[in-house]
Amino acid sequence: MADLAELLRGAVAGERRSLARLLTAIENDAPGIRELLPSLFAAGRGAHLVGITGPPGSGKSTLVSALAAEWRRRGRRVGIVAVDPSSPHTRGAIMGDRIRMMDHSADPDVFVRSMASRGQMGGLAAATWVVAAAIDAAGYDPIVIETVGAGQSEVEIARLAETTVVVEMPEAGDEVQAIKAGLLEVADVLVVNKADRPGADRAARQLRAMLSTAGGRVARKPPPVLLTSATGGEGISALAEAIDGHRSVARLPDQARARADGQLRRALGEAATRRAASRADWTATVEAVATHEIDPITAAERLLA
Ligand SMILES: Nc1nc2c(ncn2[C@@H]2O[C@H](COP(=O)(O)OP(=O)(O)O)[C@@H](O)[C@H]2O)c(=O)[nH]1
Ligand SMILES: [Mg+2]
Repeated sequence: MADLAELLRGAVAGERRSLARLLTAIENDAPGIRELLPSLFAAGRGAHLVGITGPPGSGKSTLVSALAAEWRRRGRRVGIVAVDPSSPHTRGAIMGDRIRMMDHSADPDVFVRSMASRGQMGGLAAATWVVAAAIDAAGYDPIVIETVGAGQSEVEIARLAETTVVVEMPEAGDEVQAIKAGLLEVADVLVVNKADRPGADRAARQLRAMLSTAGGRVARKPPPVLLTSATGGEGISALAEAIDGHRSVARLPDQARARADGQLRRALGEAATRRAASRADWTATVEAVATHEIDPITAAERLLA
């Protein structure tokens, strides 16, 4: 393994191979990577972090590819991270993404990375953020993170993005409705993709109705609902506008603070757990909790004392 600081220098200088190797080191939590974090974040250029989530098959990868083409036309260098935590072994979804991203494989100004493994860095969400930081240091902006909007960590990734795009499609079944309710809360921009199919307008109306009822609970302006056809190219330019336009909103102090608060709480939990689990009395404490000698909350306080 090459010197990590050397890889970072190479990545910042625009060497894709250095960036790719640095990302592998991050995913593997390679020795020395934690020590590199301050200089990695210091090398950041402030790229717009865009989360794209939604049910499988809604067209997220196709949409990301179409958006990348749109941003390239606008002279942007685009970073893409495709997260597939559900299938570390069967990489079907990721292979599909790779094929769709082939459109950009000859373009040095589009950088695509797939993450299939659960990163060590304190979980997938943490690893994803460090990966995004490295791609930012390499000068890509925006950086799009695609996740399947089903599990906790995916929603968490979406929550920590500056701008979160939730992708739906027409004719979604009941189980998708449940996912939808949770996802609506994190959406800054909503997309009904596959607008070339029947029922798209109806789906958009339904979403707008759901958003206006949710509005009572969440004191904020409801996000826009846009119609796109990722395969046909309709609505892509308007979507890029909406995402770009949200950047300044996402950087209002309150919003930035709310994201930082979430990131810090999570990092704190990971750091405390790591520290406690490395203590000599960890195993004995686990045993004591297992046999009900001590409650877990008191045990945790003692481990941190
Ligand atoms: N008709 C139609 N099909 C689409 C559209 N966007 C994506 N698809 C298709 O939907 C399927 C799933 O797309 P994919 O991007 O892999 O979805 P993901 O799982 O959300 O990433 C593929 O067969 C795409 O070609 C669209 O706008 N219209
Ligand atoms: Mg996909």
